[in-house]
Amino acid sequence: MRFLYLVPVISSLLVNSVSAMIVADWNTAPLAGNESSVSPASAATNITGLSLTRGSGLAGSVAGGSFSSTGWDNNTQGAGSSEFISFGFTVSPGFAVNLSTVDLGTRSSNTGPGTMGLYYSGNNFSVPLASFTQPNGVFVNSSVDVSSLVGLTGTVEFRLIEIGNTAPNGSATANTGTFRVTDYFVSGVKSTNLEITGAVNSVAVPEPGAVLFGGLVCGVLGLTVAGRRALGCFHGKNPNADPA
Ligand SMILES: [Ca+2]
Ligand SMILES: [Ca+2]
Repeated sequence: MRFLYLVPVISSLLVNSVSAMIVADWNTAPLAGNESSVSPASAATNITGLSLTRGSGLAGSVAGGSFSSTGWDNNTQGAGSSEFISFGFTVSPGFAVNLSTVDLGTRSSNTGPGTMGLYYSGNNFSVPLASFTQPNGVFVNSSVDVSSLVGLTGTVEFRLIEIGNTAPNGSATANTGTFRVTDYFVSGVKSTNLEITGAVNSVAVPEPGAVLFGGLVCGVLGLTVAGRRALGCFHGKNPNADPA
């Protein structure tokens, strides 16, 4: 009977970390293409979205329904490149984010970037999380699995940077070539805004009373190690150590 009384308590403890939601998103549908920056359309509670912007090595170009840029001619790779599209978010203190996907559309002209990489600040833009081959004038829609990025705090920035410096036509990427970022389409129909999805979780240090309560829940139930880890029973301990 004691177990039955505790079931609702367990449910309420687990509920805030289940399904993926929009962490931050940007609507490119109404854009002319050459805006200098685009404010987020929305952001999750305890998240502040960063504006969609471009690096100093790029210039805006008109291409309706997208955020479009020219100037991709430089060959500097990764973090050193000034040719990038930037977006991201800042997590409020006391919270952490587990990411799920980055959903976006991309398109290059025949002399724009032939290969693009999705980079992020957590490894200082050194290794791409994903790469996109860009054929001439074709919209590429990608839902990138970023579920390996967990426990993110502070400011998290993503950048789209050219990998190499070769255009879809096989020549060096030209200054006049364009690259567009758009909303995410499925079978030609807009599915979502350009978006980052995941879950925002509280990581606040519990009050002494809450620690005692949590200890009771963890102790009374005789949960498995995985279950106790999910409930935060190992606060302040190495979660990989044998729970004592
Ligand atoms: Ca440039
Ligand atoms: Ca380039």
